[in-house]
Amino acid sequence: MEIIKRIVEGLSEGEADKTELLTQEALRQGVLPEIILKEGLIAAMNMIGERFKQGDLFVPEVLLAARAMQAGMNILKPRLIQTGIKPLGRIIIGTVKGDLHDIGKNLVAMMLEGAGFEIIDLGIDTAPERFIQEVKDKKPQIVALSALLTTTLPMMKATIELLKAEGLEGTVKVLVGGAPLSQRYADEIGADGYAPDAVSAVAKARELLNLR
Ligand code: B1M
Repeated sequence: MEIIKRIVEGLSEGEADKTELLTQEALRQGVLPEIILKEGLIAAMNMIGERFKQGDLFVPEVLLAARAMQAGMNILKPRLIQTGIKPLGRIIIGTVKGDLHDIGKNLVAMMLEGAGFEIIDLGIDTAPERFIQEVKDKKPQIVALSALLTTTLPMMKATIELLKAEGLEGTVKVLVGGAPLSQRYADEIGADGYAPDAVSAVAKARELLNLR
């Protein structure tokens, strides 16, 4: 599809305004928001990731692409989110301490919100103590942790251990995800659920709360 190709180009060039306009144009042409997200924005970001890995792109270019991705996601958000329904449950979400990656976390938050959950987003670089304080204050049914770096994965374990130490185990389910994770790692650190992507995060959250 020509418009999807142009979105991929716009994002790859780090052009936020262009990505935003093209995303609007794709919606106007009747392309489904899920297709724009998957085949446009996410596909382009994956290409950026590959080039970053190969040393073909550097942090400033990746940041520009991330900004363009966010611009496109902001346009899609209202279309992916249902309104006027009673929340299925409250979820606190954040990227763990030391980790500044938030595109995947934002996408997961958006999909969960779209599925009818109330979302409290703590943002990036969230310390275990902050998660625990928010769990005490806001009493969510799920706390959702995102990490993109192998070096920050241990912060998930630290958060789960602090939850236990504070006697909160059993009052809230812990959902974890992020590119370097696996089901095995999630089991090892005692998480209640793991999801490899934003779509399965919704399914997993529903499963954790026994919503069918
Ligand atoms: Co960074 N970075 N980065 N980066 N970055 C990665 C993650 C990396 C894989 C690149 C690479 O080397 N190939 C690598 C990590 C290697 C590792 O540890 N395994 C890496 C590195 C090394 C770094 C720095 C250390 C680089 C440096 O400074 N030398 C540095 C660390 C900064 C820090 O966090 N302290 C760094 C910095 C950055 C930027 C700031 C430039 C930027 C982030 C901007 C932002 O997020 N606002 C950035 C980016 C953009 C990337 C890549 C290119 C793209 C990540 C992304 O947004 N993907 C990434 C390479 C890659 O992933 N291919 C890379 C798109 C997004 C939709 O996917 O985030 O995977 P993802 O989310 C998915 C799933 O993982 C899952 O669902 C999402 C949607 O389907 N998911 C969950 C995520 N959270 C979930 C939670 C859930 C469930 C599912 O439940 C709670």
